[in-house]
Amino acid sequence: MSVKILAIADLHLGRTASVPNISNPPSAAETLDEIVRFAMDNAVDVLTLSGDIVDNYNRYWEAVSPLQNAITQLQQAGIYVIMVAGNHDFDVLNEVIKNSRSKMLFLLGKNAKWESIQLNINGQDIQFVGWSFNSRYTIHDPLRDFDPQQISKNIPTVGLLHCEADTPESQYAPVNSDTLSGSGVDVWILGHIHKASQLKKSNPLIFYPGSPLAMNAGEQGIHGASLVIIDDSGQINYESYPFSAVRYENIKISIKPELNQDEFRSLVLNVLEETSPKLIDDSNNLQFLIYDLQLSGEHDNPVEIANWAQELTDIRHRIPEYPNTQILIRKYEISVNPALTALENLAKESSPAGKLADSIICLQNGDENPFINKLRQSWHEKQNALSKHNTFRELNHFDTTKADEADRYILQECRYLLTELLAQQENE
Ligand SMILES: [Mn+2]
Repeated sequence: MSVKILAIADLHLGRTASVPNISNPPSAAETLDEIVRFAMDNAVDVLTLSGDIVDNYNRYWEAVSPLQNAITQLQQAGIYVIMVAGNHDFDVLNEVIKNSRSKMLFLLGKNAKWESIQLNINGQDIQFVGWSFNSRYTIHDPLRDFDPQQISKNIPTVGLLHCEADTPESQYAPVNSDTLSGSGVDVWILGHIHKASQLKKSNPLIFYPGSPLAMNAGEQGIHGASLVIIDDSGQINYESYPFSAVRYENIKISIKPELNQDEFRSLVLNVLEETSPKLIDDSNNLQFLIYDLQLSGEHDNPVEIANWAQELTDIRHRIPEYPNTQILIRKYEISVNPALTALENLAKESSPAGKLADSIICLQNGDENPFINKLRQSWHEKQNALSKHNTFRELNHFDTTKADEADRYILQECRYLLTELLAQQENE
């Protein structure tokens, strides 16, 4: 026999994912339903929650009933629930669960005191040890108070802790992964960091399962839970189960000089349809795939690209094979440069735009003209003055000897100015 543990952290009940222009975005409460269903479908023995289960005290009423419902359902299915509090729910978690009389529910480590329990599951002894936040911040390393005597040797031990590992200056229970390693615990399931990561593969296994629901564009990639299986010889395995309803990603599209608006639209659509299937396949149950788009490359008229791009945030695309997932673009960035042929035509003009176009061509070819030479000289003078200025002297990071540094800067500014200039002419 073996013991199956479903590991979750940072659920943040009360919050919803950020999805542009959607009145009813996926919520942490819905994710909790998903977790309960998964635990029952997969005959899990224990659900562990490594803190920040509830978003904060204000969310009491949004959190209390979903959490109590989940606990009741899990108890009826014979599944233990074992949790510790984090910096967001140090004061509220106890309130939320205090009316529960379940013998299968444990909040470990109240009042920032380590606490352990021993259970017999499927005929196998197993112990859990945990520590809970008792204030918003703690600069104290909880492992300093950890007494290895409180856990029995020869019984597999699972540790639950909300903490920031290997960040000594953290205000959220800074711990050292070496200290976790030497604690005598066999698996550390950590909370606080929303991105899933493994700190140590074995002896002990130390990992952050990450948050089960990606909440904003800062939380890119796969989000979900982890399933830890401890067999009767004490062997430990774990696997990630992505089930976030939302996934945030970056995407890049490169523009070619002669593209027209129809071609631009089908290019965007093609890239979305090529990129998305793998991302959707990797995440079970995905409802929203949300991209931050970067447009690069060259175009005869970058101003047109900027106009065409405005409709990108209206995209609500579904691929026929993946009807449950809506694909959308949250925002876009344009770094499309004027194409060479366009520049060469412009460079024939004596206008300011022509002068800029000629300078861009020269800089791209490593040539020079009087205008560029003047700019280079002025750049070096100003950099020199800055580096000697009292305010900045301490920084000491200006290297005024680098010629290509100046050229790169001047090229970037020329491109920017030209694009602006052309946009103004277009509007006149
Ligand atoms: Mn936290």
